[in-house]
Amino acid sequence: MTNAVRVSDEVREAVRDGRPVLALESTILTHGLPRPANEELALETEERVRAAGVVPATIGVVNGAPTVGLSTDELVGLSRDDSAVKASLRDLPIAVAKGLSAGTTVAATAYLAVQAGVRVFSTGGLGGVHRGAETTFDESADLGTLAGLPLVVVSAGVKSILDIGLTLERLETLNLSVVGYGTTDYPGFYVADSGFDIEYSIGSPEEAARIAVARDALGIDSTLLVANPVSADLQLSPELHDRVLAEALSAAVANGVHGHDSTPFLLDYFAKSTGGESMAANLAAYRGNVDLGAQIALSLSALSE
Ligand code: PSU
Ligand code: MN
Repeated sequence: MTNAVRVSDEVREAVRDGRPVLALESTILTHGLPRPANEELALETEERVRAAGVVPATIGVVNGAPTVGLSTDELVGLSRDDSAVKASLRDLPIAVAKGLSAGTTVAATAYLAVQAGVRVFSTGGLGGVHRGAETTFDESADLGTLAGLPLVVVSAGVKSILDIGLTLERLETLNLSVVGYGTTDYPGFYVADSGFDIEYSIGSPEEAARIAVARDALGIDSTLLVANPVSADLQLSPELHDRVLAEALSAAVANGVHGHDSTPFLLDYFAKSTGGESMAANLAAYRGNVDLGAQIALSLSALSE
């Protein structure tokens, strides 16, 4: 562990003792959800994880300190901080040197989790290949970064704001293992089935843990992606989804939004244009991923005893 990373005592001791720990990201708080839902979700999530008997390790940057295991005050502070930037892996050294506070993306969170010895991470939706990437080259750093990190990452798939087919192709190229939780229909975050299929499903948290153990025994440093669909009764209605998606994509073009700003812009457009329906689906998907990640962390800890 490099001393550039600040790890809370609770997380450090749990990792040292082989107890279950679940990493959580913070871009969802700074740039993914409106206020005050972001802060409420942060606090609720910590409680859900603890109730499962797992130590939560929310990760972010506080005044230039990359931190694994944010305190309650730090979580609240980051959720309210207008000056917090969105930090992917390449932004971390800049945030440190400039003393910035930041929400960490999946890429940056995953990197810091591994530095602290944490092995399981739950997020909402993964970054991926943006539509039009064949000309814009806009592919999230999440994919390439996870290709070099031995984690289990639970997400509800990738949002349909992205090109899901191209994203799945890149996951294959990058040697990222993908399994569906109870399904081979790849989920589309807001919707349980994106229309794309994957090859393998798993039936239990323990199965995910066994795959991770096998991967580690093989010396493969690459994330296992567990795709966990939002439950069908809580998903965004497909008609509303398709209409708002088309509008959001043209609004992004009309406003010249690109790069770093694309994902927050599109998510915000969805939240504002679905009268809260997308937020409800978003929260439901995230909660499901947190609960499943906690169970996988428990299984992995038990298997490693
Ligand atoms: N997808 C979501 N919600 C999010 C994000 C992605 O459904 O909040 C965030 C995650 O932190 C992810 C980041 O790592 O956006 C990806 O941004 P970019 O496409 O700029 O890499
Ligand atoms: Mn991007």
